[in-house]
Amino acid sequence: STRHFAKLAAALAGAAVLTASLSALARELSVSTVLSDAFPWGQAAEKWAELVEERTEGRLTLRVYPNSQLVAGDQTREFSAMRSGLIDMAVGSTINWSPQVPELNLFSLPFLMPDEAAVDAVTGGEAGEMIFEAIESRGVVPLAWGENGFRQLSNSRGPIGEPGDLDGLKIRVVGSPLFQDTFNALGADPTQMSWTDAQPALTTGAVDGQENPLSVFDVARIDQVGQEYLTLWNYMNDPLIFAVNQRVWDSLDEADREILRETAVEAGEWEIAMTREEERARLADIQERGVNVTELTDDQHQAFVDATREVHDKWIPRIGEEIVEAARAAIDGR
Ligand code: X2X
Repeated sequence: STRHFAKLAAALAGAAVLTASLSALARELSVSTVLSDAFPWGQAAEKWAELVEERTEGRLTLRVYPNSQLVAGDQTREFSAMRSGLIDMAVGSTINWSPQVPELNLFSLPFLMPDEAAVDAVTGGEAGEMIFEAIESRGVVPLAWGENGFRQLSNSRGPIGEPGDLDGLKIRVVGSPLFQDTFNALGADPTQMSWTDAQPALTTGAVDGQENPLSVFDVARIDQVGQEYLTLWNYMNDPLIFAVNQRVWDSLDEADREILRETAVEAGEWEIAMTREEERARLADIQERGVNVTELTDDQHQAFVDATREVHDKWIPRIGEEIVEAARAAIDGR
């Protein structure tokens, strides 16, 4: 009957409204990472997702997509994809975003950061704010810092204790031009490739070496693809940044923005502490697996600093004198 039909239609319409409002309540946002939750980096993103789910009582769900899968493995396109809205959010490396945000090359200046306290002084101070402004001016909202770690050099050929030892070695570097300059300055033969391509290249011996933090070397078992020599040279620290696409950010109400920010800060602090705490045990494990570890004397360290000075001369104008000065002041005052 007509009355029956009207009732049914009303019920269906009600159900549709309910479904629509429920899905509006439970909003899913994508989070891109390069490394999975086998690594501290991926765990940082999972921690963020956990805290957000909890504190928004399920209103926001962060779904983490590791292995640069949202950019088909090309980690240097992550920032552009987040800016355009193809990706909602990311926990990303300053290295991978530096092609679009030149200021981020600050962290890759060889031997700028002597220790962890220096990193904290930079990220937590005026230089860090300037870096966040540079990101924001390019359409992405940065929320908090994490850490991939100090990057160390490994290779399959022999111990490296001075720049001359790198002569002619084929080194896989990330897809950021500054790294090409650093390894050219050291007399090596750098070749840019994504992390996805790096592992097969190491396995086949297409490259002789690579550089990554101890956590990456350890978890990815880089020694098992013939990288038996490791030099601890702390030549740069690779921070991570938690960030959100600008339009996604604008679409959230004040309370959810606050939750996203505070949980990013918490997840970042948690991940930085864990990464640093684990370094010593990771190094012991790596040595136990038979890797030959070289630590530099002060003179050896200085030889690397001198050999890479030209990289500073070339890149400081691109980063911005003001940011570099603010970073130096923070480091000196730490
Ligand atoms: O590609 C790398 O070496 C990695 C995983 O460390 C980064 O994404 C910067």
